[in-house]
Amino acid sequence: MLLADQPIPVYTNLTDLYGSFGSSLNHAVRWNELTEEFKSRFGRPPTYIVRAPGRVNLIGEHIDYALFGVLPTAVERDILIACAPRPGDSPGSVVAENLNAKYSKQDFAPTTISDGKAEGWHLDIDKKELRWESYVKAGYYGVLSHYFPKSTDKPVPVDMLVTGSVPAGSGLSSSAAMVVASTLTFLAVNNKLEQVQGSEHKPLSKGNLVTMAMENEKRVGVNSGGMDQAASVMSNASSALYITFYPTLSASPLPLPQRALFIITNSLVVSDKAVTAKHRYNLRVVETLVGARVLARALGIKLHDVHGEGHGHGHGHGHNKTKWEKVTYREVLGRFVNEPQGCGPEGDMGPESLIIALKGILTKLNCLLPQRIRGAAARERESEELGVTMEEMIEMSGLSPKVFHEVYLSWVDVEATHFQLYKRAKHVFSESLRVLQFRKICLDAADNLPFRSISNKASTNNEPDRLGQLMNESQKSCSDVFECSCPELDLLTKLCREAGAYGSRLTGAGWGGCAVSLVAEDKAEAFIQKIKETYPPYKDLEGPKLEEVIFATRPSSGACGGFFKFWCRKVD
Ligand code: NG1
Repeated sequence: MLLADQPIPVYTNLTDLYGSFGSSLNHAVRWNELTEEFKSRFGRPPTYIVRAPGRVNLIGEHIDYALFGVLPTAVERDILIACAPRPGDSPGSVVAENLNAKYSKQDFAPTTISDGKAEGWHLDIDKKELRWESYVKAGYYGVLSHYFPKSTDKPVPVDMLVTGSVPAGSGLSSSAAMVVASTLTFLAVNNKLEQVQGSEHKPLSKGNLVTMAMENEKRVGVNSGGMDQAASVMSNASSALYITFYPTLSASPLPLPQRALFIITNSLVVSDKAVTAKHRYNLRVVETLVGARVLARALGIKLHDVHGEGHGHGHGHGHNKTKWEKVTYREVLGRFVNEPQGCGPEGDMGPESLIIALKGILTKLNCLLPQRIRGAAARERESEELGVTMEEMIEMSGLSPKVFHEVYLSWVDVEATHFQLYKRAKHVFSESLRVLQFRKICLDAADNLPFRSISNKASTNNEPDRLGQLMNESQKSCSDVFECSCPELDLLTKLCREAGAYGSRLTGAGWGGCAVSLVAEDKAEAFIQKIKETYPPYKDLEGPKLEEVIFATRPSSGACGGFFKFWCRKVD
């Protein structure tokens, strides 16, 4: 069965969940503490505990929203939410508490609003300031709108208690883990983990949960791709995931190198994605989307704009309004090479053809440079010169200013004087190529069998070196071309390489957060010691404080529910 079609697992013991008795013991204390605390705060045991892990992206940064494949794996660090329906309270109301005292208790209920035609749910979500409960509400929103379409359908009142071990703002996707966990909580307490279709009960699939969590996270104000939610939901405990988004969401396990570890190091620069979205994350989303339209036009590629009456400038009315396609780079690439549908395992042209197509399109990007410097050697130019102004960008898109704003700016807040269409495209296509090369190295080395079961295969062809080199190239591209690194991450990844890593790169959105390094298993300890000595912010850290910021990670299983009554035992 395809990963996306599998049901959300519901475990009745921690050994099944964590894959081994040993790892489950490490986690049992936390699950029990959460349960005991829930009982003492709410006076009864939780009915469910849901879990959603954070993730580390091994390679493939800022390309998911261009619909190119990425290579993350879920990490052991996770969000746990204990929950139970609250008897007798008003429908849909929520009491949300957090074990971390810095996140204050929240008490809220959805209200209904009407736009004259239909009634919808409303929850106050503050997009200006990052608040922990926004992620809880974002998850709730999707469940309300999908499963309680009429305000006459009443969701149950809920008590919930949250605990998390994914550091916030660190590029390990604590936000997606929170939204996935919250979505799952409200589904579970409202008995929606199964859908009734005719006379059949069908379990909710992992793909359904990913789609919902992606929609839900947009409520917090970030127009994210789907990598984090997919990794948090679909990972398994023995491999990374190759996630593709085109033509539809699909994921397949990827065996990882033997005798090499991925080590996470936190730069300790907090990257607050929601608050800085205007000139960072969301700006990159707009730059890549507009670039795709400009490139398509320059390459003579047909856009699927659907013209209504009064077409041309989008002045149509009602259902006759022109619909402008928000084409992505992946779609442009497919049309560029007349991609046949449905031939590869992911329903696309397949990885070999994709590699050739990417190499081809990388030579066609000059049309994204400003007219004034086209033909000149772009490499030596300053960023500003390579960027285009808003006026230039609108002209290159071939749309009227009004339509341009409607299509590309009305749904998102961005701030910039220059838009770097050329540089962003260069990163997107070259990074997508690196993902496919990384994947091929892993697959070839594993001979399509689980890597870890093959003796010594990984070291025979220098795979870790080749993987490391791709990671280093990715870091360089993120730093110089996509401009999503920061001085601390540049320094940290350099120090990681000097400390013996095969390769090191930022992971996640960047501008702070964590780096991920590929390190030989037998060098891990020396590596950690070296980084502690050389990365200035780590100098005074010892013991658990040091383990908080630098740690090896194993792939972990994805989001799940746990039935309280079966597994909960006191662990001494
Ligand atoms: P982080 O900030 O690490 O959660 C973000 C996006 C991803 C992806 C990466 C960059 C969200 C929730 N996640 O990850 O989809 O675009 O940046 O590769 O916005």
